[in-house]
Amino acid sequence: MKSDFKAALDNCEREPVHIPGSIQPFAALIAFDTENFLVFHFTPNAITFTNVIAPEQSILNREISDLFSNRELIHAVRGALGLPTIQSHRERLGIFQLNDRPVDAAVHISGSQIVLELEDAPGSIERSGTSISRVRTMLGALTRDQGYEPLLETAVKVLRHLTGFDRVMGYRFLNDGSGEVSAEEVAPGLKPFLGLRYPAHDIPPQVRRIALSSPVRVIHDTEQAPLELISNSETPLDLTLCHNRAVSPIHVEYLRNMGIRSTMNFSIIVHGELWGLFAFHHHFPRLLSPDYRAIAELFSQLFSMQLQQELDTQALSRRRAADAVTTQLRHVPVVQSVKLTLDLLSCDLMDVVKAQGIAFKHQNEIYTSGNCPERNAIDAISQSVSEELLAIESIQSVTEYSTIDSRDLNACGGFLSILLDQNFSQLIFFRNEINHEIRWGGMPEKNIEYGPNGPRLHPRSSFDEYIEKIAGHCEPWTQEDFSTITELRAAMLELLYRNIRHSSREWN
Ligand code: BLA
Repeated sequence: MKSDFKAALDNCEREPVHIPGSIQPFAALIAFDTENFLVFHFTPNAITFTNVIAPEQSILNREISDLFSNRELIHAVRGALGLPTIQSHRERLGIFQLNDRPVDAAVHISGSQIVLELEDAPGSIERSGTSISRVRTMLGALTRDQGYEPLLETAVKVLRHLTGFDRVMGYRFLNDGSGEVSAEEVAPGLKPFLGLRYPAHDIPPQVRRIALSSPVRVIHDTEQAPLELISNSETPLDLTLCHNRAVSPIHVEYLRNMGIRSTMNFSIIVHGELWGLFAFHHHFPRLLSPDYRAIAELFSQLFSMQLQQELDTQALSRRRAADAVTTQLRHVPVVQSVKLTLDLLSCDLMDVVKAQGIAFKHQNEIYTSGNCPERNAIDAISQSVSEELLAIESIQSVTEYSTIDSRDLNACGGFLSILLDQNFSQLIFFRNEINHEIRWGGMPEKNIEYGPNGPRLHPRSSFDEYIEKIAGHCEPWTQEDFSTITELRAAMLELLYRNIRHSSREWN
């Protein structure tokens, strides 16, 4: 039977975040059908932007060009509909005078509807070209060729300078879905969050998917009531791309528990995946103007590209090192013994796989180099493996290895094993145990309430730091490690067939 915690997590993942049926009142929404431009959905605050006098009069079913005297706006909407990206991207149309107010308009298509967002835009800088030069200056501050950390650190500095938010974080997702505050710029006097880890379920999968297609999330004020959509359609309007999409009540609860009134998130996307977020906190309501949001959005997009380049460069240099070892393996002379071969190459092999020990098993012989467990432990490990590739982060946590005396592990935390052929020639890389602490942003509580829809997980009530001590684990194995190993495997196999088979007597 499913545990209540699992059921509560499932409910969390089912939360229909994209169709809240309401908006945040800082902007208005009018949605009309693509065929006849007749209004199907609107929010009451949209009336003040139209030429409809009586506020209570419904604008449902009215044609959009009857509602706005400003022809430029209607032209701009029609023009935007020709854009190839209009189904998947929110297009900012510019600033229009509506009822003598400068109004920022943005449009996109959602299902069969054209969604128009309207927002007051006093003092807009858009026309002066300042936005572009701002972004250029911000990008100029980014350093190159030093890994992602300095890039993130500079980015949060320039973003806080731009926005004036109390806290700007570079939040990086880890392999298990949890996330870490990897860089932070925070107002003096506030507790730093730098280095804190947050569990995966704080940001459920559907929310991550939205962050991929809609890279800007604005939450103006957690204390402000949402405005409901007035609709003449049964089909709920998907608000994924709207900047003013109302906030899920569960997340409002989360932010309130954190003491936050306003937040923004800008997605950091690398190779089409959500790598992280720029996360902003403010302790009072704070709304960035559409211009400034556009600056921060463009900066985040260009930042993502620069980060991708940086990560690619790192991966490339690792691949080059693996290639060099592969070449060495391919040039091992036929007469060379296994021991000599591995003596020569083990340092390089361990280097590219970031391991501290290596064991090679062929028939009943085991050859080791670097820091490996005792022979009996290696035997137990090697006999248990039937997968072509197996990565274990903590030998001590696997029940199958409970018979191994932990002293025999010689402080090896985990291993990565590859089977080379059907005779079970096997290469095992060992990584040393690292004792470390995870500093969680709050004690992981299972705060479950039972309602009509079953168990429901609520955000934890305290975000005070909680330290988890991790022992008996090694540095996690990554996708890159697997790629490196797979590449090496081919060369090792070649060597094995070319060499070892014919000279197995020359083991020593
Ligand atoms: C949304 N939760 C989010 C988002 C963030 C976080 C950043 C918005 C993501 C985006 O839209 O771009 C989490 N915010 C954080 C974290 C920090 C921060 C980790 O500032 C660290 C400093 N949340 C829970 C639980 C559930 C949950 C238990 O804690 C589910 C039961 C759900 N989180 C949840 C939902 C949203 C969310 C539903 C979407 C809110 C919305 O966009 O309407």
